[in-house]
Amino acid sequence: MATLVLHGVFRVQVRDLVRVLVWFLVLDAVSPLFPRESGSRELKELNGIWTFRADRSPNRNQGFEDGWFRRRLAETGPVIEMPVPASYNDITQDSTLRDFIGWVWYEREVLVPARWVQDQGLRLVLRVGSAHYYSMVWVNGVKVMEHEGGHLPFEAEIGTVLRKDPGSGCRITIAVNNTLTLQTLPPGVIMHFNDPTRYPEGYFVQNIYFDFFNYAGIHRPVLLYTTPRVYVDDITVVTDFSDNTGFVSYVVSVGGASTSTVKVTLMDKDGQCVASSTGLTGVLKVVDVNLWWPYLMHQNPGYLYSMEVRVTASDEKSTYEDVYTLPVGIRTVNVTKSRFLINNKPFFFNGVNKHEDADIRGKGLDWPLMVKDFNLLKWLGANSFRTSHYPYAEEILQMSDRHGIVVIDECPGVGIKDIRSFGNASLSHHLSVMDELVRRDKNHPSVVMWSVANEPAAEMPPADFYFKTLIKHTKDLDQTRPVTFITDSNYARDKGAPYVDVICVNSYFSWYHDPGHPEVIPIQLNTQFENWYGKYQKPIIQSEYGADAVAGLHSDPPVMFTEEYQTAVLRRYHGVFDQKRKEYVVGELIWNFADFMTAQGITRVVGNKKGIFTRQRQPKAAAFTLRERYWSLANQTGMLPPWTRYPCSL
Ligand code: BDP
Repeated sequence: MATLVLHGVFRVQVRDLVRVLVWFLVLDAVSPLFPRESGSRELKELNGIWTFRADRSPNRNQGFEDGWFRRRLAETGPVIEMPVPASYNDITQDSTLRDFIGWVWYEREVLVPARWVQDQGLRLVLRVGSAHYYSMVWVNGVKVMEHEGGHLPFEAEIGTVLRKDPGSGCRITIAVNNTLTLQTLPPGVIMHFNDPTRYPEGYFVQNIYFDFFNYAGIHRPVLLYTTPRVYVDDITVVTDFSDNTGFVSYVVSVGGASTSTVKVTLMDKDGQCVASSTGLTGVLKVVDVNLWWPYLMHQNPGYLYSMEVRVTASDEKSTYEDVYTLPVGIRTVNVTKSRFLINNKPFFFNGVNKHEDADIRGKGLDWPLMVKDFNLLKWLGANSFRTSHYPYAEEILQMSDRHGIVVIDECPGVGIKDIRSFGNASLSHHLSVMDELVRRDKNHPSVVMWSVANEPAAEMPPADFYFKTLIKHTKDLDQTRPVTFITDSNYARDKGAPYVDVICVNSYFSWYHDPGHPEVIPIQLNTQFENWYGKYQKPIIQSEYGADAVAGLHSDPPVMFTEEYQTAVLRRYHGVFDQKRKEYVVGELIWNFADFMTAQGITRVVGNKKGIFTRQRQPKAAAFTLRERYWSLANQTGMLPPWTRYPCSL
């Protein structure tokens, strides 16, 4: 059996690897594979206009009491049109819908090709890319699935329901509830106010402990796809290399048959076969490998092979064949005491924090915005981002894979501030969310680290057991990537930090502390780094830093909320980063890439304004400062050919 030369803390042997990979596969019956067309699979998108109604009954339960899923939604009351994917909050002029809490109902009648229904050899799967927060789905009045949590996909086989009564069409009803509790991720609390001298009857609000608008609705594409009855259920790849030979270890799980034949072929960018294998597990050997490199670290970043998996099986009735093609990037990730290594070379996160956020569509997947953001990232010379504070759309990770943009993949563990959010119910939900996240994103070369939370109350006593368990669980799920969470706690009292591989720390010197005094930054930032490194000897990423700036506000000397002040804060931070990069600092992620919407409050002027771009993606002065810095850092690596260097390539 071959030994994979994985270095540092993530050393595994192929024998162990297969054990790890098999673990990935036993977690759930729902296929985590992103739906793709192939010779054996067809796909029908259900995006566009859906029928919609918010349940405004006092207990928000009328929809269930009156069985709105049993008939066409329009038959049980008034409906409006609602686009999918999109948050519903900003679509109408109704402020009560913007701030609505409770169940909303979506419906769509779909024409399913007759062939799909008639062909008993096909599975017909309904998939929701994500919906916020709790979802129930019916097809022709029959409940087909429930899912807890936003930001992650869920699916169900619905062929059985449709075939029971082929004449009745396909009416899909999805009820979505955005209510958060202390046990959801993120947590939240409903507050009821009963004083009739101050509030109307039945008045309540939802309090949240995170700094972004709690957009809700069906946020990502809904689609139907087919597979043969015997199908590729999941694929897991782990990659490595030695000199110029690459290794792709794979495990395939097959649904619908206990015995099958599996053929795996790896193709390069030109479609040439470079390696092949048979069987459910194996190692593909790639000579003269093209490694997957980050943007600006190599002249040919984001190299992807295509791995075609072909499964065949027969029963007494027929022979089934399914084909699924997975993009594969060959690269390694390792962490030493002071460095983050990609392909054994030091990698520095010259990056940003983002949000899925836009006017009108809220958190709905938006293709133009996605491509615009990648263009802006490349314009900036940024090589990475963190999916603050929840998993982003798979389409975004696919784009990251193709462009060599490195990703820290964060789960929705944001706002864990209340001690009641550290109990068993919360932990067990958090573990399942990590299961779903790792299963969804494990094969993306761009994803180099998992973040299990953002700024939890990590100094509270239960945080020790909570993070020890959560991080161990994540490492058991994936032994090939480091695990972290983002902290703003005191280095000496943080109870989760002992368990992370990389220290990720947020600080807002001269903003929330010593407002108006950027001159304190060098000394305070230096102290921050020395304290953390002194205690843990682990590489450190400055995972957030920044200042609000209202675009168009100027002053000299700089004062808070002006573009000049934001720039001044950045420059002070950069001076310290430059020193500490020589030692153990391995990354800097600006807060934030773009302005974004938040709950209304006295510290927010129509949202959080710490973006270096406005919400409409216009650069503030700080964007130019950061651009100059990132390009000059990229040039210093000396790995780029002259024609890609700033400013020649711009
Ligand atoms: C950090 C949070 C982030 C906030 C940011 C801020 O991680 O979500 O938006 O501060 O206050 O604490 O701007």
